[in-house]
Amino acid sequence: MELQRRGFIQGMGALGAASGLSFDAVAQAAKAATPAAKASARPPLETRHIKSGCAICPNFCGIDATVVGGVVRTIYPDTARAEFYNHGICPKGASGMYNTYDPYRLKKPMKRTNPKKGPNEDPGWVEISWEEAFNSLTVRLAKIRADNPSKLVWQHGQGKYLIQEQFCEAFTKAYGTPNMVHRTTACEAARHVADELTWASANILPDLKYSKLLLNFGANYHEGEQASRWLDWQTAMSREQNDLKIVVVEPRLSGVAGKADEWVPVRPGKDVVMLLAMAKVLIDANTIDEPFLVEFTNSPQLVDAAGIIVKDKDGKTPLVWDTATNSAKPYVTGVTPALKGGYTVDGKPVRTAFTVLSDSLKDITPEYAEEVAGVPAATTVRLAQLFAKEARIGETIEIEGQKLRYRPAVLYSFRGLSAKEYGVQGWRTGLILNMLVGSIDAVGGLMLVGGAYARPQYFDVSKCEFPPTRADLAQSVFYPYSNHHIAQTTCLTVQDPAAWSLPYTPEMQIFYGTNRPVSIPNSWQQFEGLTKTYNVVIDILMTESAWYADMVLPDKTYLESWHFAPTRGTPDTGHSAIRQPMTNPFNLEYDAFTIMWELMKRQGLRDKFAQECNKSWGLKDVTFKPGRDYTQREGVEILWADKTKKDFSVAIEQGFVGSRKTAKSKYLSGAEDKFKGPGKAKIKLYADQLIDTYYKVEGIAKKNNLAKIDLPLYKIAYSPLPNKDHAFPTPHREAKDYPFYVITHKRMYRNQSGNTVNNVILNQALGADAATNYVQMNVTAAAAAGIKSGDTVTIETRVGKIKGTAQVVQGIRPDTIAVSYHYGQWSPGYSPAGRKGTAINQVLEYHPDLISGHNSFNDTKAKVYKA
Ligand SMILES: Nc1nc2c(c(=O)[nH]1)N[C@H]1C(S)=C(S)[C@@H](COP(=O)(O)OP(=O)(O)OC[C@H]3O[C@@H](n4cnc5c(=O)[nH]c(N)nc54)[C@H](O)[C@@H]3O)O[C@H]1N2
Ligand SMILES: Nc1nc2c(c(=O)[nH]1)N[C@H]1C(S)=C(S)[C@@H](COP(=O)(O)OP(=O)(O)OC[C@H]3O[C@@H](n4cnc5c(=O)[nH]c(N)nc54)[C@H](O)[C@@H]3O)O[C@H]1N2
Ligand code: SF4
Ligand SMILES: [Mo]
Repeated sequence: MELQRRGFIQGMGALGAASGLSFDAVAQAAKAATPAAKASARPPLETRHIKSGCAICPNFCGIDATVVGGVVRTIYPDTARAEFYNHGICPKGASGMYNTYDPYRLKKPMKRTNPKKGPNEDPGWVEISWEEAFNSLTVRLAKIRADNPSKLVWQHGQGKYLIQEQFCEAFTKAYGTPNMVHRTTACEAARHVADELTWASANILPDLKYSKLLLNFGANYHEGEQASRWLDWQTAMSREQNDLKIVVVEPRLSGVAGKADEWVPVRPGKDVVMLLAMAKVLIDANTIDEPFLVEFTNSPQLVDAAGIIVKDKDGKTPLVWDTATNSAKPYVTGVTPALKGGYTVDGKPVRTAFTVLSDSLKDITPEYAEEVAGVPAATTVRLAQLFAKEARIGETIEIEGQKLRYRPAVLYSFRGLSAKEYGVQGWRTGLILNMLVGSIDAVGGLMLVGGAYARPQYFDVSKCEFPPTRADLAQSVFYPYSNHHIAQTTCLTVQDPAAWSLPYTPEMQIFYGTNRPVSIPNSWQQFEGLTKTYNVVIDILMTESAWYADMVLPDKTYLESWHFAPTRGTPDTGHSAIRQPMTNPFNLEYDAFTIMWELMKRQGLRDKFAQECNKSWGLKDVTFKPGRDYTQREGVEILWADKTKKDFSVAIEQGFVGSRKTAKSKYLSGAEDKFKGPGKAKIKLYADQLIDTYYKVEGIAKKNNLAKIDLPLYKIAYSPLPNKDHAFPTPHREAKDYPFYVITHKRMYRNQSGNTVNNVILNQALGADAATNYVQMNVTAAAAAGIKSGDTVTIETRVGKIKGTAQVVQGIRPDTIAVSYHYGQWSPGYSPAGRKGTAINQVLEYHPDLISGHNSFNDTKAKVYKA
């Protein structure tokens, strides 16, 4: 085996990553890695079956790999995991070994010798030893730390899911920088923040086992999504067993829409208005769950003319209108709050929050929604009525002896409603619909799988930090509820720190498992940020970010290393899992954990790092001890022991341990426990903390003359209730001469912007459809522009122009074009086959959500013409 492995490495060349190897080289490499057929005299190669986890995308599926003579030959789903999460795996996971056996992998540390950075600048890579890499980084890190540790920024994306964020947090804490930046604002941060503003926790899933109706506003679980390997199976099962109906509302006939009972092609970004019109239909017909709204939410709380919730004498406790005594009181036992109405308190007019909502919907008729969102008024009315009917308002069901609220209708979304300039408001609208029928945490409804009220501070006014301490401006006055870091802002603040009153200039950035500028709208503006700092990239490929690096460090893949793995739960189950190494074709020595460990140790921070690891992981029984080193495996053993209390042999043999929820823990420990009844009814139908925060932002901005804060825009964003303004993001208002809405989406064949680019199975073996992406246009729009499938077209936006190949289809609105993510990458370090297609982020406009900092991906407008 050793011999074969050496032959494999020679086939690659140490600098294969940047050497432009062809498909032939891949075939040769595969041959070299194949057990020699003629060596029949040798004993048969050892075959092992290894249970592990896929880490190509954030679905974290359980896998069962067959390894013959040290070479991974097949990857199948782990059948034991089906009960707890995935029944199948996707083509990326099944061909995952091709990401590992990739001649273009980074194999040795490299340093840049050409200080100029740009897509057309040859970095002048020089291979260096790990010793030289660690030494030079140690000197640089020590110097920055002595000056101001905040000048180091750590950025991760997929990396968070590899070694896990807790280690990254411990690294930055031990070093002393506040700047650890994850990618969530490129991903689904706005949906999380909407959840957090509403019930002070995040994460939801539909209770599909019992649902009768799924209204899906852009959760793309046959192509993307983060719980897709459960959603795809469970939706199919529930259709068969439970008569589940699926209606997909989105501008494009996605994989999910194609399999649904009904597809409603809404105009991009205008869903908010359609949803508000549905809310109006429900409220006008009084098909709402009044007891739920009164007992669980802040709907009955009294709101004054300025939009502020009226408080008791203590200045804190909200008042409701008690119908028993006809007076304003806190909601305590004995008080019967009115859901609706206008009253007078201390001589001033007030209305319940619910009435503020219903009054605000006066003009949001289904006909108005038709005009704005392009969905027939009759469809909006019918869907609202269907939602109310299937929700079975008032019914209960008994499960395991518990009598439970039964609301088997659920409105769900992933990035479809949230990857937008008004993303928080977009998903807040969806939440309000679910609240109106009482679907929250009910049987068949929207499950708060992330718990309820775990972080009460999300209900508070934001601290609106000024001046900002973090280079990404998270939690600062600029983005007050950016609770999940801001992926894209560091690349902007480094270009002009004073503009944001950032009191220092970042000097060094470490990018771990993220190809940041490629994943963000207006990519070239992001790349500019990379020219301002000393950059270290820890990756498996020579990505575009690596092309702008000063030093590149190769990492092991998920098939080569130990990890305590994040997992996806379902409404019914949870589990803990590991990933374990099964091959190491390039004999790589280090992975991200051991790189961190070495850097900490050489700076004399090892024990501090160990202590911070114990804190970030919340380790209690089994901990990292000072005064010694840990291998990656030893680190995983500690986490496994502390979190599962099981022997490590269980991890190695089974890869995971699972748990199942009881009806009580599933339905009675969330909203029922935290929000039901007097003193507790706090789910925020009316997000009053936003209005209070707006006034705080206004005060700080005026006092400090902050040019970066455009107050009228903040006022629109910080409305306590979603409204029609949230259907008009900046490009819709301003780019009048650009007729097409541009949307983007995931595709099954690729993950994000890096590690699947070179996978020959996905890229080449699957054929033309998977090999590139297209500019999808509707037949009528294409005919009007004289465009046919296969034509090269130009997409022109206010940011720039880019070319693509037209694909003329019926499954998209005539006023919309769709271009998938993942393609059109340009790094010379990828295989030529990996570089086809259109990188739409290069021309998308940049308008982050002012609440959460989330990027807008589906708001840009464009002209499209034959190139
Ligand atoms: N237009 C458009 N843009 C989008 C999206 C979209 O749908 N449309 N989606 C958005 C979403 S949801 C997200 S989450 C972001 C993602 O944005 P990022 O988190 O920035 O994701 P990638 O850029 O793909 O970064 C993943 C990197 O990890 C590297 N990697 C993979 N495996 C390993 C490993 O084992 N070790 C190391 N060290 N590195 C590894 C890959 O090579 C790649 O460079 O993109 C966003 N951008
Ligand atoms: N194959 C693959 N799977 C992945 C990933 C990957 O890179 N590749 N990435 C993973 C990650 S990190 C994430 S966050 C998830 C994302 O998972 P999803 O959010 O489920 O997928 P996306 O394709 O990003 O976007 C969702 C859908 O929104 C639709 N959409 C666009 N604009 C609008 C609109 O205005 N209204 C409505 N209603 N819909 C709209 C798009 O057509 C798309 O189908 O996918 C995960 N799974
Ligand atoms: S869905 Fe994601 S985690 Fe699951 S097999 Fe596919 S790439 Fe791997
Ligand atoms: Mo994401």
